[in-house]
Amino acid sequence: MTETEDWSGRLLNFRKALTNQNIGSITSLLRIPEDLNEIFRKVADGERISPSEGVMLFEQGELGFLGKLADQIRRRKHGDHAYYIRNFHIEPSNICINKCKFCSYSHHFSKTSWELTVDEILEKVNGQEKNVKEIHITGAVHPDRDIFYYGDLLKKIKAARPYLHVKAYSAVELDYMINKSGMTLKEGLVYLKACGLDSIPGGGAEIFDENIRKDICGMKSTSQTWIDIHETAHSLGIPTNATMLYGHKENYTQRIDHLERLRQVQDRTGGFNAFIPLKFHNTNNAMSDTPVVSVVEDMKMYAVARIYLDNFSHMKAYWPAVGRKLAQVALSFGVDDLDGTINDSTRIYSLAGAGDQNPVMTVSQMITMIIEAKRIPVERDSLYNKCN
Ligand code: V47
Ligand code: SF4
Repeated sequence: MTETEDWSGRLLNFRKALTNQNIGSITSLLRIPEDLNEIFRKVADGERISPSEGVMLFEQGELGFLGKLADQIRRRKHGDHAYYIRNFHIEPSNICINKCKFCSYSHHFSKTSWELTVDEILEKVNGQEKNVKEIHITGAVHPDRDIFYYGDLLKKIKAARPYLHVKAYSAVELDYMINKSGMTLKEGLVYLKACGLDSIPGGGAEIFDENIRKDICGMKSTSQTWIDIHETAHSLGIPTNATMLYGHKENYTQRIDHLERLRQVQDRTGGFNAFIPLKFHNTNNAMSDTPVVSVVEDMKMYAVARIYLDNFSHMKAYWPAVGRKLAQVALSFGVDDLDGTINDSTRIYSLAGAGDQNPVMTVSQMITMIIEAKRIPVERDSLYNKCN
C-alpha cells in the first residue's frame, strides 16, 4: 500500500465517521422527545391532553412540532377557512377605579382622560358603514356609571342599528355595574340582555393564577368572579369569548392552569366562541421593566392553546395586539380567526406600545393576508355564521 492510498483510506473513514456523527446529532435534534410521542398520538387520535402534557409541550416542544400539531387540529375543525369580521370598537371612558400594573390605557397611566357621552357614542355608531356587523364596547371601570347608563346605551345603539351585534362590557365592568345596582349576577345579565346585549368580550381574564393576579391586577375582580360571570352568561344564552394575558410574570404551569379552568367551563356550558391569547406590551405602564416575549413564545402560546383547548371552536389572533405580520403567521399555528377591520377605534394596544398606532384594516387587506397564508377568507358574523 502506498502512502497516498493509506491517507485516502483514512480520509474516507474519517469522513464516514463525521457524517455518521452528524446524522446522529441531527436525528437527535429532530427526534421527537420520548415524552412527546404520546401527545403526538393523542392529537392524531383526537384525544385530550392532560395538564402535565400541556406544560411538557411548552417546555420541550420545538416550534415546528407544535405548529404541526396545532395546524392538524385547526384543519380538522375548519378546513382551509380563515375568518374575519367587519367591526369597530367603542371605548366609553378610560377613567378607572382599578390600577392594573400592565395597563397603559387607564387615566392613571395615559396622559389623557376621556368619557364619551351617549350622543358622542351614537355619532360614532351612525358614522359606520351599513355593512359593519359588530360593535365591541369595552373600557375602564368608571366609578360613576351604573347598569342603567349602560343598559340605556345598549337600547339606543339597538334603536339606531337594529342588526348590529353588540358585544359589550368585559366581566370586570359587569362585576362593578351589577354589584353597584344591588342585582344578582343573573338579574343584571338578564336586564342587559333585554336591553340588547348580544355577547360578552373576553377581557379581564388576565391570568387566573391568584398570586400573579394579586401582583399585577390585585384590585380587579377575582378569577372566580370572571368565571362565574361567563358561566352565568352562558346559562342565559349569552355567548362569550375568553382571553389570557401572557408573556409577563407567569410561568408555563400557570398558563396551563388558566387554559384548564377555561376548558372546564367550556365542558360545562359550551358557551365560549373563541379563545384569544393577548400578548403583554410594556410601554407606558407600571410593568415597563418586564420585557416582552419573543415571537417564538407568541407562536408557542397560540399552538399550545389550540392543542389544549380541544373544546373551543375558534382561536383568534387579535392583530392590534400581536401585530399584523405575526397574526398572519399565527394562521399556521392553530389560529382560524383574525378578528376584524377595527376602523381605528381602539387605543388599548397602541397606548401600550403595540406596533399599530392607528389600527385599521380594510377588507381587501384582510383577504390578502389570509390568501397569502394559503387559506380561504370567510367573512363571518359575531357567531361565526358565514356572510359571503
Ligand atoms: O383585559 C390591557 C388587555 C384586554 C394591556 O373578546 C393588555 O373578541 C397587553 O379583552 N398589554 C382587553 N394586553 C381587550 C380584550 C379583547 C381584545 C380583542 C378582542 C376581544 C374579544 C377582547 O386587553 C384586557 C387586558 O388583558 N391589555 N393592557 C397591555 N399593556
Ligand atoms: Fe382599569 Fe381595565 Fe386598565 Fe385594569 S386594565 S386599570 S380595569 S382599564
